[in-house]
Amino acid sequence: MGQIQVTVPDLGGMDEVEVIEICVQPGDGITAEEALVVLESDKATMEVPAPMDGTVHSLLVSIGDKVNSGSPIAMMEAQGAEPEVVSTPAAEPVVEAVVEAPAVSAAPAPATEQVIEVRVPDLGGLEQVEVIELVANIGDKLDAEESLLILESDKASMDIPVEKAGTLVSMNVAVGDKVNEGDVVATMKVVTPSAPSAPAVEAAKPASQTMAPAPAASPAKPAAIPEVQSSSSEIHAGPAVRKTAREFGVDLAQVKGSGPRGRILKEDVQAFVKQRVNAPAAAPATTAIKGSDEDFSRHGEISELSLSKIKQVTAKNMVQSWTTIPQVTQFDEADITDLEAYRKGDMSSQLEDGVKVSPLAFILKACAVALQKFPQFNSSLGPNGDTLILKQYYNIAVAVDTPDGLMVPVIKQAQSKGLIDFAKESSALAKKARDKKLPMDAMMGASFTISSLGGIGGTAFTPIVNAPQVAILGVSKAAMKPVWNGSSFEPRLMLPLSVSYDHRVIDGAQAAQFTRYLCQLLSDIRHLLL
Ligand code: CAO
Repeated sequence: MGQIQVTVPDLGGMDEVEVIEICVQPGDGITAEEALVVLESDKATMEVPAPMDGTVHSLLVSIGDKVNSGSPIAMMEAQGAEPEVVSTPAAEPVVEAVVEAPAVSAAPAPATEQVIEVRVPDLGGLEQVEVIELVANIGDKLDAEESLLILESDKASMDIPVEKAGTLVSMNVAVGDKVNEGDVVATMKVVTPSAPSAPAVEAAKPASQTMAPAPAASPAKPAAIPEVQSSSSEIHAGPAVRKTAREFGVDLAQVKGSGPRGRILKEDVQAFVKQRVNAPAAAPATTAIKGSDEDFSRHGEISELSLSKIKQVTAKNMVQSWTTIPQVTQFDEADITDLEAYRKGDMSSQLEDGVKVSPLAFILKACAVALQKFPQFNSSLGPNGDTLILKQYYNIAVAVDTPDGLMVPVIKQAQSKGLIDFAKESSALAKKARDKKLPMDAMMGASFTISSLGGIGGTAFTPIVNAPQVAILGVSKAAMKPVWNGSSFEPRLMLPLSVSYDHRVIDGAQAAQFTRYLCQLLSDIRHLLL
């Protein structure tokens, strides 16, 4: 058994690439393709794998060393084979072996390794299609049909899979490159079981196959080391760790690395997954603040705004509600012709100066009455989801649009308030919200919410239930409509209502009854004035 020197493979023109991780210790047994060290440039991270099964004799580099193509990495004792000895200045004979060419020795190999090119398939006539994502990294072991990269034209995006299983040797394109059918986008090392002399693409380089693209790859496009996606370029993790993260759907940006210089190790990804599994409730909140990784400036000029704290909190709450509540929206229309005649006529003439009553006051009153008749709309699910907490208080939140975002002050004990109280209180709370003078407790304790866009316009919308509440009323703009009265069409002022509800708590029939009842109350305000 002799020793072999493992050297850095062809780095595709990169110089002085840093060793950022040593994966083995002298004396370690190692199998072919297992990583010896990890190198990282400003554009890519790559593992240097062992060329064959054996034992690590000594390491010739340390973390932080800068290496080039051909730099010695480690001495290994190969297992089983009688490798050919090549002359080196070293005192004891060593075998020169290049990482990607384990077949360099005279030892008979049971299988032949070939480096093959991966080309862009038929694109159905599309040309200059953009690479928008590199799914695999150099060193990744891919199964046949596993995704390599994703292309996107203005018409479609398509996954480019590899045809054969193997190890990704080079990625010849970067995100943003444009490719055509037949272009070589990557090279892979594949194992061919029974073709010892099958012509490899890289046959012209017998002893030192490269990690860079084959010379014939694309004359117009020089060999390119893959640029990792912008989202992960700041992340220190080896290809194997990135692959594990992809398999678990983990965003490495959220994983804290415990390796040297904050490098993310496989165990860190595993610990992250474990923690996620044990704390499922935390997941939606994280999702809320995650936007797009895409570099939109590639498509045109952009500008960036900081989101207000209110908008960020709203985003989290919305995601929490949207992802945890199975919700449905029930639509109906209330005939408010008489209501509006009263509001603008008799009522307005009796109001004290400075008091303005909008349709919202009537809607608040109608909700206070309807919630008492349909108590499940004023409830919350208990902690284990097996009880319903019915509230004997009717605290109605009103969504207010402010320059900083949506604020939701609460009108408390609505069951004991009248139209004028609602008018005064809702306009005072809306003013405070817009002046940023709302105290915290003015936004707490709501048991139901109204979101009125009626002053703006629109025919209908689907409001999102505000957890832990179970229902929300959306109000759109009233409009004159021809309504059939049994013998003729009459012009009536119709107010569109939409009630979104938690379907775990409220059945569709109950939602239809509740919404209908609201419509009846608003259509005949004598019920409200009682
Ligand atoms: N149909 C027709 N007209 C309506 C109406 C309706 N449903 N609701 C209000 N109006 C009229 C009002 O009568 C008023 O008319 P006048 O100026 O002629 O009196 C005008 O529209 C403006 O009303 P307003 O919006 O100022 O007052 P309001 O009491 O109806 O609403 C408030 C108060 C705080 C709810 C509202 O100002 C607001 O902020 N709405 C936005 C809420 C929101 O963003 N919801 C979305 C949440 S989910 O993303």
